Amino acid sequence: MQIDIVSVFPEYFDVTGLSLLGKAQEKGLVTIRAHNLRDWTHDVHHSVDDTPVGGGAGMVMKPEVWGQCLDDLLGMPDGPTQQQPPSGQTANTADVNGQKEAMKRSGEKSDGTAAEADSPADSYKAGAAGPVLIFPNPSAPLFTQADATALSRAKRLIFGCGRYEGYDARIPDYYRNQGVDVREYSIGDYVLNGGEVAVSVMLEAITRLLPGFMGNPESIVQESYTGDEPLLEYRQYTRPTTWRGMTVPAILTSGDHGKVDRFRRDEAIKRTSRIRPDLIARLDCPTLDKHDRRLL
Ligand code: 6GU
Repeated sequence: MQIDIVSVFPEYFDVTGLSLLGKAQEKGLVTIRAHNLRDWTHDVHHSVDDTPVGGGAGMVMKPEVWGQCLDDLLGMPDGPTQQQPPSGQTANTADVNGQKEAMKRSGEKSDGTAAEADSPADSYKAGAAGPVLIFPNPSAPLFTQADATALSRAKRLIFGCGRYEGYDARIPDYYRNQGVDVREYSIGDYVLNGGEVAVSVMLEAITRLLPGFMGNPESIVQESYTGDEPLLEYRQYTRPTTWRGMTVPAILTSGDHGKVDRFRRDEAIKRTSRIRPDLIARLDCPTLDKHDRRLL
């Protein structure tokens, strides 16, 4: 997988060379390149933002600079560099394209002006294999584990980090109209100063799902939010079984695996019901049996 990140603070992503993600890059599972948006400016001040049309506080990122940058990275035919997309960008998108829901959720139509763009270049027709362009945006749909799973199957991701009060809304609209798979995501209901931290979160959630990333692939299978039952995980204990007068639940030391499994599932359901009732509400009903339901 190739990942390009565009930011006015590309140094934020120096840390991607550390830890498991650094190892994954050494192993050749993923290549991460962070670009400075200001490299695509032409004015002496290297300005990337301007005041909002219609007034209001703060600054909005200008479309021209982003346009030049993204045309370059995407190798768009009518972009300034006239590059063709690298051949490695074309495979596998069965599942990425299966994520049409996320696109629909985030694919708000603008006032119609942007919809009049020229017909898309062949390689960027809607649904065609190709890079996925992702913009962090606190006003977008929530990024979920299902999104991370789908995006982990893409060959190429391009993240565009907004700063200030955001980016000109025509930027994602333009590339969508060109047939590019464009997503906008929020990572939670709180406000960050810019997209860099949000991109770091999405990057980690996506790349750890790459085949070969984890030393022990089993650790991905039994996790909160994974699979068709997004339950919170049961609480874990290790030795000693008594610590500062606190003893681990006796069932866990019974050696009865059936009982242990049942106990853990009960724990998971009770905890989810109490802490995240919204997840229970989204659970596929048939996966909860009578016993499970008594715990809710
Ligand atoms: Cl994606 N961006 C910013 N600036 N703030 C956020 C966010 C994104 N998600 C939650 N808060």
